[in-house]
Amino acid sequence: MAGTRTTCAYCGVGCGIVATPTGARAAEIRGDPGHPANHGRLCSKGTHLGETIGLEGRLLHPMIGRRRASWDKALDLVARRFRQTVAEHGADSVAFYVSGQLLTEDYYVANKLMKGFIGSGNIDTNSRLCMSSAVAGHIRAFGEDIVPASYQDLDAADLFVLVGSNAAWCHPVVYQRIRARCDAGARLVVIDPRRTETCEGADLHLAIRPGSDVALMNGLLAHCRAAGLVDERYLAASVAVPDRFWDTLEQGCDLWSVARTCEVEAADLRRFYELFAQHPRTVTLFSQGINQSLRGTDQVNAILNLHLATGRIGRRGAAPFSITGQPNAMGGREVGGLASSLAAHMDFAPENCANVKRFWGSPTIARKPGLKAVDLFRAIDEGRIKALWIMATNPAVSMPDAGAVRAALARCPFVAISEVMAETDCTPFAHVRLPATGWGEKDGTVTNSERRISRQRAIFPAPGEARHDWWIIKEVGRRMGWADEFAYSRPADIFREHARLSTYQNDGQRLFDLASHVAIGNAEYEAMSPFRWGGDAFADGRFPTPDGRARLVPVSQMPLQAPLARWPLTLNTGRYRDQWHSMSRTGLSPRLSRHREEPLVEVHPEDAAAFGLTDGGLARVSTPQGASLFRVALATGQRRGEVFTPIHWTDRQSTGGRTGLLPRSLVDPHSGQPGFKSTPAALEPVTPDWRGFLITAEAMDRPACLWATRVAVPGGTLYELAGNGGAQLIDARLPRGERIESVDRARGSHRVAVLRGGRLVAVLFRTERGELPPRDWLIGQLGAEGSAALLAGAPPGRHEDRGPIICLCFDVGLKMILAAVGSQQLTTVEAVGAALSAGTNCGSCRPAIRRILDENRNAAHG
Ligand SMILES: Nc1nc2c(c(=O)[nH]1)N[C@H]1C(S)=C(S)[C@@H](COP(=O)(O)OP(=O)(O)OC[C@H]3O[C@@H](n4cnc5c(=O)[nH]c(N)nc54)[C@H](O)[C@@H]3O)O[C@H]1N2
Ligand SMILES: Nc1nc2c(c(=O)[nH]1)N[C@H]1C(S)=C(S)[C@@H](COP(=O)(O)OP(=O)(O)OC[C@H]3O[C@@H](n4cnc5c(=O)[nH]c(N)nc54)[C@H](O)[C@@H]3O)O[C@H]1N2
Ligand code: SF4
Ligand SMILES: [Mo]
Repeated sequence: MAGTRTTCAYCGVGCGIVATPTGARAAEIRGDPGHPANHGRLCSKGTHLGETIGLEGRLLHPMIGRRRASWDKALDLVARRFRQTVAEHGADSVAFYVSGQLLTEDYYVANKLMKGFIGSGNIDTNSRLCMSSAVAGHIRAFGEDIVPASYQDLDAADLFVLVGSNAAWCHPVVYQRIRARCDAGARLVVIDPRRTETCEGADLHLAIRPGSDVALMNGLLAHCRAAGLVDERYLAASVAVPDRFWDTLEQGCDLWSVARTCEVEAADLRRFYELFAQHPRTVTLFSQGINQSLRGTDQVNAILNLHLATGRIGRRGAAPFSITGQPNAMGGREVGGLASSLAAHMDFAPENCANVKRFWGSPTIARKPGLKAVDLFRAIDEGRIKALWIMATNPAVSMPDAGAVRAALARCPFVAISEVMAETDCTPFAHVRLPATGWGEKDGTVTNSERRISRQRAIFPAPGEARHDWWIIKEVGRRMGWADEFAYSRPADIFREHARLSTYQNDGQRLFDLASHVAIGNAEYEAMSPFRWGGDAFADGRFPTPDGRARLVPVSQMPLQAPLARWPLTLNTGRYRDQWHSMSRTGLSPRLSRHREEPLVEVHPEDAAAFGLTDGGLARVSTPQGASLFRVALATGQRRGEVFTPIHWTDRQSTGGRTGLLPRSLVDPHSGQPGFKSTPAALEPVTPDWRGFLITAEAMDRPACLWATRVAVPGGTLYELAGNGGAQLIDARLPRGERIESVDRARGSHRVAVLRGGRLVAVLFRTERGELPPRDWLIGQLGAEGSAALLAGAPPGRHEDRGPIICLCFDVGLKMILAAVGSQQLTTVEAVGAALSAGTNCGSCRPAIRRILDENRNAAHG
């Protein structure tokens, strides 16, 4: 196949892509049929990557403050400030905060510079917020951070248990692989307090009380013991069982107690136990519903205990499977980018420190773990850390209690940021900004959930003065005085060194070992095919612990607290299908923006009634840390007492929807991972004087009013608006041109269209008591010849309203699907696909179509 083989920019599924440039900054994106992670499939985000590779919003030159600077000046400044700070206050007075969105080569150089040359453990990563409980759980059970599963296990499993994972949205290609196996008879159980699209068509959904996962898993394990399902031979050969493990386990683990703790029906729980008993080939996939908890590590070990005790590990089709979030979350763990590990899966044991120091030929070495993310920002706030370098992450949005993180950043004497975008929520705090190359320009490797290393390759030259992250870091290392140790000329140089370190003094005690790649030549590196390290780990029943045995770790359910009167609700936070984190890339795509145009607070209808909220209205979510506005969406899939908000919206996108301000910065005691999924919260309605929207073909500052959320639309930007007074200010900021206006005093409505050369550049519709038209038709008029007829908001004559778009690939709306379902009596997702093509390309919308069919069927019967 012509084109460049590379890997998707987004999630840890790690799909292979074939990208063919079709212009200076345009490319055709297709799934790579030869890549074992996806066999040619891509989800909606991967499919629409091509819409996000323009240069809009990019940082293209180094900046010192608000001034453009040369690379020499910017790099010298960073090197000098770090060197001076270390000289005056010691190595622990500086820190790097990095990201699972760096390539392995970037990550390796950053870790080496901090731990081996600056000599501090203070490099932590956003993986702390993401995978660190899984890492800690793996190390406790297996002795090393090893994910004991592969995607081939998905093709062989008979039962899938998805715990705290919305895979239909967050790991869609893995989810489709699971569904394909279910079509062949496998069973699917989903454990999530919310009814997500992942639950559509599942055999069982257990909407457990948040935070009760340990009770559930321990209950199942106790049941397995009573039912004779514990694999005594496997335990005898391969697992160390602590004294009294079973005695402590069995307290309060009878079916009824567990059902009560988890707040699920005993009959559903029994069904789960039966499914588990009947299907030894079980894969349990878990993600942030497990990791992002104040007991995340214990929750991970509860799952690992279950698999170890029943011998469902190390065999094809049977494994616990921690699926990774970011494209290179796993690569970061391999290089040792977490403050809690040294390098190459080694901890800070004195012999490891000595070995790594010798290997690097470094003047010093970190001898103890550095500060974990939450503590790191606290240390900045307290003035203990005085120079910080942030790379490829946006802590002003994504850290818990992000308002406090902003205050800390504002106080930090020196902040350098390596970024691809010019303006992020961190920009105001940066003393120096270093322009990095982004996806499509970068070159190196990433490791996916199943330990498969794949190449990311460039399809475009670096734009402007952007440079690769590894180059930026090694230039600073060089300027700090270590020219020879940071003399890399290409990613292959770094990869070879990384592979060599993995084998250094490694007599098989560390499974992470890239021995096959220590001598890889530059040409081979260029041509490298995806490969998995560690193979079928644990197939021989041996584990990387001193005695070769895995460990059962006694864990118990923490008591669950009743809500407080002042904070009667629990806030759960997470992701939307078509947005990626702080939207710096996905926010550029008009298609991806259609799935959810605004940040919603999803509320159970009875809670909404109790708090006086209306569907489609606005509400303020507050917590002890902060408050933000959201659009209300009634959701029967939400448990009572709990609300859900998305993590994606930032100051760039919106005045509201600022989820990052809300969670508290409490963390799991073992991993230091924040408990993002449950924050005590309160909710109140907010009724603005007016509502409206603005569609503009020209860039303009986000309107300053109570509610202004921005999304990309074809040919421009759409802002949804609401406010109390102040509308004149927005009006005055509209692009210049010929104005056509209409006013309806009875309804308090005002409509403006701005034309230039007879063509539409902007419309602003606003009303106090009236209706607002659908936005689609007006968006389609941007750039077209316009007249006063625009102010009707709809075309003359009958306008086909497709309804909200369900299938992005073929532009199929809800109303089209309902019409076809009604007239052609369609009952399956396949039939809808045959009739309308919906769901037949990337397939990300198939769970949504399944839900529409179910709801339609229920409506017909109800
Ligand atoms: N579309 C999209 N995909 C992504 C990303 C993205 O931004 N957008 N980000 C990527 C990254 S970095 C990550 S880490 C992954 C995250 O992938 P996921 O972990 O699947 O996503 P989340 O939405 O964070 O949360 C998963 C689910 O945990 C549930 N949950 C909350 N509390 C509990 C609990 O106490 N117990 C249980 N069992 N479940 C609970 C939530 O209701 C939620 O549905 O997604 C990756 N993929
Ligand atoms: N409330 C709540 N908060 C959460 C979570 C949650 O579920 N709930 N989830 C947490 C999780 S799991 C994660 S992973 C984090 C994610 O949170 P962040 O890491 O803050 O998310 P991103 O928006 O992806 O930030 C990446 C930044 O790096 C830039 N960038 C992209 N590619 C490159 C590159 O190659 N080089 C450089 N130098 N820069 C680049 C992008 O422009 C962007 O600004 O959020 C965490 N925060
Ligand atoms: S599942 Fe989607 S976002 Fe994740 S790697 Fe594959 S195409 Fe990219
Ligand atoms: Mo993540």
